[in-house]
Amino acid sequence: MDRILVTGGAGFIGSNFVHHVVANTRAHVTVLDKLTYAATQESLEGIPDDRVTLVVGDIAEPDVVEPLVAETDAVVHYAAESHNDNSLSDPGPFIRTNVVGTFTLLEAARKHDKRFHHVSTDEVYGDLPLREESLDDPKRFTEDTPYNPSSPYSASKAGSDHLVRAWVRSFDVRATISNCSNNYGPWQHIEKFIPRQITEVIDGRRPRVYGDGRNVRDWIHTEDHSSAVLAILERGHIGETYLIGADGERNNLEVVQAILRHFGRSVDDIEFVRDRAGHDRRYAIESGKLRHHLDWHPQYQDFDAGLKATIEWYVANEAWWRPHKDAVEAAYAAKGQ
Ligand code: NAD
Ligand code: TDX
Repeated sequence: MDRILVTGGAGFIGSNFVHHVVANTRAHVTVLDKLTYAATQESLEGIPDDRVTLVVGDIAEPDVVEPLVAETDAVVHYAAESHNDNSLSDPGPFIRTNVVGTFTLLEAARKHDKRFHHVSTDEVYGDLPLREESLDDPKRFTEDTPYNPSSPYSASKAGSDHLVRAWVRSFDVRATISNCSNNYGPWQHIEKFIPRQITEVIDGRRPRVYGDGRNVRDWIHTEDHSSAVLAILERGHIGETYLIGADGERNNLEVVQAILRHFGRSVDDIEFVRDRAGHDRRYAIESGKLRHHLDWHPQYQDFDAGLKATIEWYVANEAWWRPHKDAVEAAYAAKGQ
């Protein structure tokens, strides 16, 4: 593959993937990104001009999408509205970008017979009971888990997954799908859990934890997500779905306590705030298919070390997130969170 089109390549995970492709292949990358509030364009700085081209545009616009898909070898589709809390306040943009945008890309991939990889989330499967509440059945998500999304965000991602499956079956589009667990690492928007709590503690405030804080997320470093997506793009079987995870289950209290400890604060220094509507209890990924079939293995399995490096990154890069902090907190405060 000489040319790869990465949608959402100026976002948190997409930009990491662009760096990964530039470092590990000889492909030229074209990024198609609308540069919404969530874009982190600075993260693409430093890549040689002859390796990456940024096109600012909307994936739901056929006139923008079609010529770009026509001139690429493969599409890797990250662009999305990605924050559950925003989807509860205003679902419209999630339907347009995640559903109509994916449809628009699929139609172009069909017309020009292009390889397509769709990046999705484990949230399409709904949630699992906590381990301590189901000791005899501590199951995890697999590729066979039935879809059961809870929020407008996860429903829109589930819809996009179904479109990809239908375009494979009905139109022979050469597509694969990956469903990954919660990512962490540099350049994640401070509306998200880990960066929000790091920056709250930097500002001398208490971390804001929804509900009882026992909700579990299965954390994976974004660099491991990128290596998995590249493995699927290069070696994945057309029509297959692969779950991506790195055995990183932690409850939200454990994560904020690790952040508080890092800054020398009391682990009890926590503000419990209004719970998220429909808040999924636990996510957990069984990623054996990806590991055994494609010989992929995560490199960042020490969550505590990865979290420490991420905290240090946010301390060192305050100039990037500081301009957005007051507006993010004002929006949360208006919702009692
Ligand atoms: P993000 O919100 O940080 O970035 C999304 C990017 O998409 C931004 O650069 C934004 O400008 C762009 N975008 C949004 N709407 C667009 C449109 N209509 N046209 C073109 N570009 C548009 O998101 P992220 O956390 O980096 O997530 C990237 C992808 O990975 C999403 O598809 C998400 O569902 C998936 N995913 C995320 C996680 C996670 O933990 N964050 C886990 C699993 C899967
Ligand atoms: O301030 C907060 N306090 C809190 O307790 C925030 C922002 C979140 N939370 C909780 C909610 C979740 O249990 O922390 C957990 C993680 O929250 P988010 O960072 O909003 O992530 P989540 O809703 O799990 O979704 C993320 O992972 C799957 C990404 O945002 C999605 O794009 C991805 O698909």
